[in-house]
Amino acid sequence: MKKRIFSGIQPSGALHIGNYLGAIRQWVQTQDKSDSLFCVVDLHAITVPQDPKELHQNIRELAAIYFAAGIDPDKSTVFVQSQVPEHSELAWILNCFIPMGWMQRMTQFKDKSAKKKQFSIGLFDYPALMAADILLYQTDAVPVGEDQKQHVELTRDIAEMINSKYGDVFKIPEPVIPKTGARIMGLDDPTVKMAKSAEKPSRSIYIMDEPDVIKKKIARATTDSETEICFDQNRPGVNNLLTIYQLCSGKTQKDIEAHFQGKQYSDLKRELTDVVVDKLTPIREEATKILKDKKALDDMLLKGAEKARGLAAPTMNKVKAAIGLG
Ligand code: ATP
Ligand code: LTN
Repeated sequence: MKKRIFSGIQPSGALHIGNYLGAIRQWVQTQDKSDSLFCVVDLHAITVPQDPKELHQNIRELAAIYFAAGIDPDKSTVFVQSQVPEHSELAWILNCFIPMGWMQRMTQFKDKSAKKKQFSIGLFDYPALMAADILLYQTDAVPVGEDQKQHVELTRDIAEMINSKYGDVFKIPEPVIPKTGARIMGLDDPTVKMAKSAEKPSRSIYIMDEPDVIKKKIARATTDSETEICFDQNRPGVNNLLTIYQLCSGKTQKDIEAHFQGKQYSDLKRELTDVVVDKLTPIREEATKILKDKKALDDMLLKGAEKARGLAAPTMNKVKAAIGLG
């Protein structure tokens, strides 16, 4: 039997090249050999304040980019989390079993709440909803970035705790952290990661950016005052540009360093612009096409949600029966 894979991205802002290179690109590669579910996790996005119109637009755009980047609805189940009510239902049930102390250890919550004067209970409870996403589908493997590993480990602990009390209710999922899943850093500040929720548009190359915008952003990207073009963690600006170049071109580090030997930063930026534009243009064009046909996109997502609900139902029945509900 094929392995069940589940992953998701929050529609918390426009998608950037880090999300593509670090997540979606890998998903496209796994969908042939696995039984995959890819979710637009909109209920996670509302753990922080969202503008309703923007959120609506971001949900659609994220779904369109999934499809445009090559996620095939005939091979994978693509859906919007809020269209499958079992996610919230299971999250509530899990809430009633998760010890408070386990949640208080979550570093993402500590980081995100430290920067805010006020935050919702939802932000604190984010990992319980993520555990529900994963456990609902008896998931084998969860491809995520390193920063999400702690949440998948918590999910395993929750599943093991419930299984030890009630028998075999949940499959224990494994986190899958891509080895080559380099963290793409901000163009304006290579010491912070490129992020959807970053307010500065100059930080990120967005999937929907037009070529002239990409060109300007890369031209202004922070480098340093050295001259040699090589991969070096201690030179985060150049290292980041080279990493993006490597992931977009598919060339090896050795070949890239040889290629840029004796060249200038302006050459690197020009060639980087070309490979990024080549990579993103077909995705942007296809996503734009998909977004134009509102009904077709809605239908595809509705179909995905129906399929997901069908897969979620047996787990919900099992959980409810195990704990004495229903
Ligand atoms: P937010 O700012 O809302 O936290 P984000 O851009 O950091 O958004 P996530 O929704 O946390 O993105 O992550 C979605 C996926 O994209 C995850 O698998 C994550 O590992 C990957 N990802 C996010 N940012 C980067 C990055 N800068 N480089 C590589 N992968 C990334
Ligand atoms: N927290 C994840 C998004 C997410 C997710 C999931 C990933 C929500 N639910 C379930 C994998 C499996 C993030 O990447 N920020």
